[in-house]
Parts: sequence; structure tokens; C-alpha cells
Amino acid sequence: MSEKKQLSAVEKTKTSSNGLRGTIKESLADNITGAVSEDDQNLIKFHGMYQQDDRDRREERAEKKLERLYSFMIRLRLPGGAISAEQWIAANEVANDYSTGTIKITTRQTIQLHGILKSNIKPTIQSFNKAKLDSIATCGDINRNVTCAAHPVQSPVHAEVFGYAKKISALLFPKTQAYYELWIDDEKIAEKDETDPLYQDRYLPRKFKIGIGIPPNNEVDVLTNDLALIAIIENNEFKGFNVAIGGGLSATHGNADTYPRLATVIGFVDTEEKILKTIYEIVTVQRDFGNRSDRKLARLKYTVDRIGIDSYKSEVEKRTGFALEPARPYTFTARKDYYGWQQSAQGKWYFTLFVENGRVLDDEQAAIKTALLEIAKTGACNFQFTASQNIIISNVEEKDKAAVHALLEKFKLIEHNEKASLIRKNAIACVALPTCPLALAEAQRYLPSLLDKIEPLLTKHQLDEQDIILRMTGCPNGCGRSTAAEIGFIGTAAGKYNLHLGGDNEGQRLNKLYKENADEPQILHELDQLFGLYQKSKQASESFGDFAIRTALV
Ligand code: SRM
Ligand code: SF4
Repeated sequence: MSEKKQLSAVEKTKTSSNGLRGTIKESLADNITGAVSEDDQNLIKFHGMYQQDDRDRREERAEKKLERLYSFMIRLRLPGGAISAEQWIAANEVANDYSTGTIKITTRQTIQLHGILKSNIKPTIQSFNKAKLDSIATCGDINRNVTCAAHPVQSPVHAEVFGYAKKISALLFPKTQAYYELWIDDEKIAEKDETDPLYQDRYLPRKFKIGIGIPPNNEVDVLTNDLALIAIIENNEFKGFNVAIGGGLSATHGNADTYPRLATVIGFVDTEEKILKTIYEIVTVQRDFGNRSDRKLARLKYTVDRIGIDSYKSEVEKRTGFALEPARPYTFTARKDYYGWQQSAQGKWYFTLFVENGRVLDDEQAAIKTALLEIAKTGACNFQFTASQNIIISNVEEKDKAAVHALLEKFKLIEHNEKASLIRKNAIACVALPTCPLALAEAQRYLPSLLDKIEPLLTKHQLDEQDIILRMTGCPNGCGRSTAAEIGFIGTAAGKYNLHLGGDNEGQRLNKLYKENADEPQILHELDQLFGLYQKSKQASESFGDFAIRTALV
């Protein structure tokens, strides 16, 4: 049904992989190299890991005629970003034992560890497995970690909506047992039936992302997903979801056929059975119609634009056997994390801690890693990651709140939260260098120091209290969702960024290119001018992104 062009090499790797096994066993046993074979590099993604190398050390290694310093990044599957205190303790230990030690909270509400040597992959996965954690399908051409609005304070029916993250993750879980066989040595499980009616042996043409948003807060950037579910809540009752398809943020510099796109709402669906059926068939349509010859054009957004949104919808309805209802009204008015203590309708307490760019470590700013470990050890909470790379200390009973608060005080984390400026707390940066092989410029290692220089500009123009969403990525793939920011920086080369403006504050409008290849002095000069203009001529409560559009800056 998809295009009759030659299949991409990855398609062949998948179908000939014997249930995603490939030659991974042999690659692991090969002690001559720290890498795995090229085909296996693609297959291990489905098991939740990426082969990387330390890009800071490439030159030095090349001079010494050594192979690159290979290691692996492993990403956990945590639908909606929920993890128990015991699991956090286990993850902390695994991070110390096998990785760089830093735990990275991602923009899709999970954590990943970097720097794991090939010989340590198995012990890492086995330790995670003991804590009932896995990394299945967090990468690769498959449904990825399902995101969901994290804060229970948003709605009295939050738990009901949140429950769908797990249900969807289970619905779209692959049937191959290769993960257990390869990494856990569980031969018995390997005898299970692996027939997979959803993924078959070809999986999806490309990664597939699902997000669940709960209006009025669009904290998960729901419309940037291949499949976006917008919870419709009327009179404190969950009615169902508006369904939107075709979101995705990546573009390739110089390739006009690629572009970021927000999802288009195609209708409303209620009842659990119908919701899950609709989701399943949206995935099968992409499986059957997605482009399998050009991976740059393989995401659902391109399928939708190629066959047309109405045809996509009709095909889904043909497969489910029912029509979607007309979309219900909804409004997003914010895109933010609720920092500090908040209480849910059920009376439990939640403390959202700012973690700059999601890097959980102890540094001169704060001992966040030690503090979270101590808090986890009280057993008085769970944890919850947000799509803005922060952590919520969750489900704290009234009786335990004082003890948790005392630890937050002890490690100066209340102060840490309060000290951070609004723009910094709103900001996101992707990983980029030194581990990301696709990075063209720095992001998480650079944005904090750039913000040090942007903050005084905001103060100069009396804009410290202005809620502006600023994001940076080291390349146009969009991992830090910079094209959905009011101020977006997209790396083009070392020290150079395309400056984008005009995204809205709520995540319902993408930004546009304002200035190409700007270096730091140019960035600061431009922002100084822009903030001055904004302060002078903004209309009442007009956001910076809306101002940029109204005044035709972009
Ligand atoms: Fe991403 C590839 C990191 C969220 C779009 N992303 C990568 C890789 C794995 C590089 C690679 O292919 O070798 C990066 C690993 C860096 C490292 O060293 O850890 C990487 N992406 C990340 C994370 C960790 C960024 C972060 O700082 O939090 C996020 C992990 C999310 C997760 O837990 O699953 C992450 N990536 C995103 C998002 C944002 C989102 O999903 O909300 C996007 C944009 C939305 C989208 O998918 O359109 C995103 N990542 C990409 C793409 C472009 C895909 C495309 O359509 O072309 C790539 C490149 C690729 O797949 O070829 C990519
Ligand atoms: Fe790497 Fe680019 Fe993603 Fe940043 S946006 S993590 S540089 S792929």
C-alpha cells in the first residue's frame, strides 16, 4: 500500500532481524571493539539503547589511532513519567555503577543514562529489571514512551486520564521476547508466541509518539506528537479524547521537503474500548501507508500530508468500524510546570523541583541527586517526571509532608527553586554534545551560561516577570521542542544558532526563522533590541510570541 520505491536499508534490517535479535549476541561477545555492528546499532534502539561516542575525545583518540570511545545510552519506558521511590533508588544505584552518574530527565518524561560500556549493558538492564524497570521500545520504529500531563493538581479526574498512558503503552507493546532473551537470559520467556499482528516483522516506518494533554495546561506540548489525545473534561467528568494526528518537529537544514508540523484535530472519541481501538488503527494506517523508502519523510505527519487528512481519517474509521464524533471545544491557556508545593483534589501533596535541562547531579549549584536519594529513602513519596525535564516529588501524605519539606530545606532546594528566574524555569535544552551524534552545536552545556546573559537583558527591560518560553536544540531535530517555543534556538554549527520567534505561549503555533546563524554577541544584541521593542509596544497581557507575530517580526 505504501510507495513502491526501494525500501530503505533499515527496513531490511528489521525484517531479517528474527524478532529484533539480529547478531546482537555476537556483537556483545566481540571484545575487539566497544561498538556493535551497524545493523545491530539499529536493532538495539528497539531495546531502548543507542550506541554513542564521546565527541569531546574524538580528535585525541584519532591522533592516538584508537577507535572512538564508544558507549551506550539507555532510556527507560515510563508511561506518563511515573516511577516509585524504590525504583528511583535502584536507578540511582545503576547510574553510579555503570554510567556517567548523571541521570538525565528527558523531554518525554523518562530518564536516560549515558556512558554505559558495551560490557555493562547486560548488568545495567538486569539491575533495572530487578526493580521492575525496562527500556523496551523507548527508541526505534515503534510506539515510544507515552507522555501525559503530569500534575494531578490540574484536574480532579487526573488519575483516570493518566491511566491511559499505561494502557496505551501496553496496547502498543511489541510481542518479541528478544529483550528478555538477550539481556535477562530468560530462555523460558523466549518460548512465548511472538506473533505480532500490529508490528508484524517490519515494525513502523519510523518512530511513533503519543501524548496526552489535559486542558487548560499544555505542559506536554501535546500537538507535537504523531498522535495527540486531548482530554475532554466536563463538569469534573472525563468524557473522552479529542484526537489529533500529524505532529512532529524535525526538519533537516537545506531539505525543503522536511518541516515541523503540529497535529490536526480529526474528531472526538469516548469509551475506553473505542479510544483504544482508534489509537490502534491510527498506528496501523501509518504502518501500512507510511513511507518506507525515505526515512526523512517517514513520520506520520508526511503520510497525513501526502494522502490527505480526510483520507487518513476515513481509513481509520473503516478499520475501527465507527466514525469519530465532531471534536469537542477545549482551550489551552498555559504550558508550564507548577513549581513548589501543590495539593491535589484527593489531598495528596506534590512538590515540583526545577532541574535545569533535566540533569540530575550534584554540582556547585545544588546537590539534587543526593537530595532526591535521601527523599526517596523516606519511602514517603513517588516521583513523576515532567515533559519540561523537571521532577515532581509526588503522592506525599499530609503526615509526611513536613519530613520531605525538611529534606528540601536541608539541601536548599526550596531556595534553588525560588532563585531560578522564570525564563530559566521555562527553558528546555536537549542533550546535544558530547554524546549526541547528530548535534551541530551545544545545547544543555551552553544554555545555562547564555541565560546568565539573557536574564540581565530582561531585567533591563523590566521583563523578569514575563512568562516567555525559550528553548534550545543542538540541531533541527527538535528534541528540546525549540520550534514550539516563543524564542527558539536551533544549532547550525559550533557556536551558531538559527533564532526563531513567534511560537505562542500555549504550544498551539510553531515559530518561524528570524535570524540565521547567529553567534552569542548577535543573539544578545537581537534579544536586547527585541525585548526593548516588546516592552515599549506590547498590548495588555500580550505574550512575547504573539507580539512577534502581530508586529510582523517574522
Ligand atoms: Fe530526540 C534523535 C535525544 C525528544 C526528535 N534524540 C535523538 C538522539 C537519539 C540522537 C540519535 O538519533 O542518535 C538523541 C540522543 C542524545 C543523547 O545523547 O542522549 C535524542 N530526544 C532526545 C532527548 C533525550 C532530548 C532531551 O534532552 O530530553 C529526548 C528523549 C525523549 C524520550 O524520552 O523519548 C528527545 N526527540 C525528542 C523530541 C521531543 C518530543 O518527543 O517531545 C523530538 C521532536 C518531536 C518529534 O519527534 O518530531 C525528537 N530525536 C528527534 C529526531 C527527529 C525525528 C524525525 O522525525 O526526523 C531524531 C533523529 C532521528 O530520529 O533520526 C532524534
Ligand atoms: Fe541531538 Fe539534535 Fe536531538 Fe539535540 S535536537 S539531542 S542535537 S538530535
